Amino acid sequence: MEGIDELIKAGEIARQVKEEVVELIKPGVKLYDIAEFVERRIVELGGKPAFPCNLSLNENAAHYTPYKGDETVLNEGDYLKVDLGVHVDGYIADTALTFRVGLEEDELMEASREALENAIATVRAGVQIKEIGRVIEDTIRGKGFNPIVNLSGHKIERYKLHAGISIPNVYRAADNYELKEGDVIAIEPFATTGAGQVIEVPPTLIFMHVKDRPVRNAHARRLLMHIKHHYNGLPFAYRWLQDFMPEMQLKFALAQLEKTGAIYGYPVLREIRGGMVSQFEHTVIVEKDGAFVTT
Ligand SMILES: [Co+2]
Repeated sequence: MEGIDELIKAGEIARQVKEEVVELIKPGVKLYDIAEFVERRIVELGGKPAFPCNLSLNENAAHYTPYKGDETVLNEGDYLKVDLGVHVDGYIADTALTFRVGLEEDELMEASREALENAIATVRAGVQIKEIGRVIEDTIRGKGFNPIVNLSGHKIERYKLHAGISIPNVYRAADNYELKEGDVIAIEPFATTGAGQVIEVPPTLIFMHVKDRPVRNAHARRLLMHIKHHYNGLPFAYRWLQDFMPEMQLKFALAQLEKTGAIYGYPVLREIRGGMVSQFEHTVIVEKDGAFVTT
């Protein structure tokens, strides 16, 4: 299979970084320091970040990543989702886990962890993705929580974090895509004490280049060239650009690029009722009779 060595290497790096990050998860530690640690270790181990390290707390399900100057710290009892991505030559490993700062794993976390395990156990060539959604939904509801219906896993291709197909967290009859041998998919069940839906809220700290658009403003044009050259269609952080341009110019340039449709911004995703959110995620390669977990 093309890219198999790179997929395995990316997965090994992701696993190693997940092991190491545990040491940092305690009250008083800055999210900024955790994100920088994760991304630095990915590079030191021979990979590149496939997307900014997402560090989303409590009712925030996804898409928070700290900025330079961010003073947010961990507090005891916080649910911290660490979602990290590694790529080796464009071949991606995407994985996430939840910590409860200073405390043991609880039932909310167990719900998403078990949903992921059960989902992986159903993967093999020929299975329709609604069966994965069914297993995730049943596991999470069976434990008394709600799955987040508008968040999903995703098929992955080289330099494409989201390659068209979503891997659902609930059963829907229309989700009849049939898994094929060699498909790379990320499965990521989210369990919540809330209603089971996320909404977009500010700030937007993660962006992605989506298409080429004529850009009049010189700062925006310079920023776009930099983005295309360095991130190759993968998501990037506001934090990664804070040394590239002064803040005012950067904010203006990003807004211009977003307005023309050259880049897309991903605001923080918050549970609609403010419920606590837990997430676990693995990347797997679909095999004839099962799944190979890379992360
Ligand atoms: Co993912």
